[in-house]
Amino acid sequence: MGKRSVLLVFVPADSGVDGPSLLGESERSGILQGLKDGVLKNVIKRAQFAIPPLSLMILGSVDEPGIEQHICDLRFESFPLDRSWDLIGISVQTGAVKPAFELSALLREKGFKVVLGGPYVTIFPERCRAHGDVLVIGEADEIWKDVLADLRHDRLQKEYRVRELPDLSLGHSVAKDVLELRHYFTTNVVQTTRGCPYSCDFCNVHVMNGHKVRHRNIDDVVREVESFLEKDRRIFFFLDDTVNADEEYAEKLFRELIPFNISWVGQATTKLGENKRLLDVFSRSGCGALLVGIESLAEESNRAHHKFHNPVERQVACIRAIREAGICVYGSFIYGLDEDTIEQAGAIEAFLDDTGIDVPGINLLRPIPGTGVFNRLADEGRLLHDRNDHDSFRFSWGQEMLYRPKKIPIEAFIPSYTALTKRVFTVKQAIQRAAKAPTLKGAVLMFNLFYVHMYNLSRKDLSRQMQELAEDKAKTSDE
Ligand code: B12
Repeated sequence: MGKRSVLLVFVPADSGVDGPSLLGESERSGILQGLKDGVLKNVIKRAQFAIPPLSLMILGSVDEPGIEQHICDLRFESFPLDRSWDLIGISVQTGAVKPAFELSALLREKGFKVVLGGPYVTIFPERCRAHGDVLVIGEADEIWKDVLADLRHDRLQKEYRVRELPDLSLGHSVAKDVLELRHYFTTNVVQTTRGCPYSCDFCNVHVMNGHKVRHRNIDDVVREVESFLEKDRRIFFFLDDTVNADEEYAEKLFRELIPFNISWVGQATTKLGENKRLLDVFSRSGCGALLVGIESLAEESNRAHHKFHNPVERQVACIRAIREAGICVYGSFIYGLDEDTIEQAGAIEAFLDDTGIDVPGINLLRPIPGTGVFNRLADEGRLLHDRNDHDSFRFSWGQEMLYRPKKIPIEAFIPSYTALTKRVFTVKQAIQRAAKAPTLKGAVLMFNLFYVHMYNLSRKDLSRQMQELAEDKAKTSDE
């Protein structure tokens, strides 16, 4: 008998980074439309971290005799219906649940067996049960081999539940053979740790991956970087939620990476600015940019959302130190947290001037189902949608409000937010930020210009929402 074939599918969301809102579909015509659909669409796709899904790369690298695995990334390829697959795995992300379930239904109708896994399945297995033949609950690094072995022996079970979070030091290597390299702006995605010691209530990483930071062996990561470089010499993206979560480990690892001469980006806490040694190692190992979560500039807001690290008073000095070390800073804010007042808008603007942040991201709070903040907002009656409706959590670029802020009436909040993004994301500022960026000037320009476009779309969506809110209010007062 031939090999059993398994297809692993990445499903794009119909909003946000992957979705149509990206191109502002409703508005255009003529030449502009052609340009946007062609060139711009490609630029945007690449600009928007068009990186391969590491989850599927990990699963696709699990070696089981008698099984061959392929990845289909529906952002770039159409579904290969011309082959008969013995098993199809779909990664279900909160924010893309609907398209994932729809695809699953279609495939099952055609007689394929579907296994569902990923963040949403891990957090809401009961809601997924009816939508797949097999569920994998939790981090599947180890258990995927059992699934493949069971497939081979025709004894697939309905559910595989990961009881203990995988030990990352066991050293499974990630291969790229199952990827189409040319689709992505880089395929060098590496994760060195998993788990998050913090408990910010708007995030679900600690829910999915636990509080303990689990490390891979430094040797394994170094070997992976070396092998990745053979296939693709482009930039590396370290996907760790906090690449400096364990400073000692990070220092050792990135010191060993210095000789490889790579350039890399990642996510960190601004605390890095206080560790000159680590900063120096990051810079020498090729770190070009770091995304840092600043959230609110009102300390009481961060506290209300259980974010206790990175006290606000240290942020300015830390960000300056990171930039002085030659590393660009992508500063991610959330405007509208619980203790935020309308003054936050001005505070963010002044902070951007003060720190010279290279790429600002000014987000609306998106309550992700399964997080502490989602449950709290639902209990307090502040969600704008039913708590059982998980499809309302769409990926977005500030396209719509999903809740009522605590201290600012929504009718005042939306204009304040849109006025802020209008001031912050201008072509002039994009050029100025790029000129001042410590490195990666082209990328800083591209991101800022992309945000001029995205936040412009977001303002249109939000003004539509303002109108709807006003109509709703008028209707209720008529009744
Ligand atoms: C890299 C990353 C991105 C990248 C690229 C994503 C990509 N194409 O892979 C970029 C920057 C584009 C991105 C964007 C966004 N992201 Co993001 N991102 C991440 C990050 C940091 C790492 C993801 C990753 O590779 N993890 C490592 C892999 C190994 O873990 P995993 O995906 O969970 O997979 C394991 C299991 O879930 C399971 N599994 C997964 N799939 C499958 C499938 C099968 C069949 C099986 C059996 C098992 C299985 O096994 C895997 C191995 O253990 C995570 C945080 C995190 N720690 O995971 C956030 C995270 C996934 N992102 C998140 C969000 C909210 C976003 C944005 C909406 C942010 C925004 N406002 O724009 C956008 C939306 C993107 C979009 N589609 O529009 C949330 C998702 C919430 C959720 N799904 O419940 C996360 C969890 C962070 C958070 N809590 O806020 N993101």
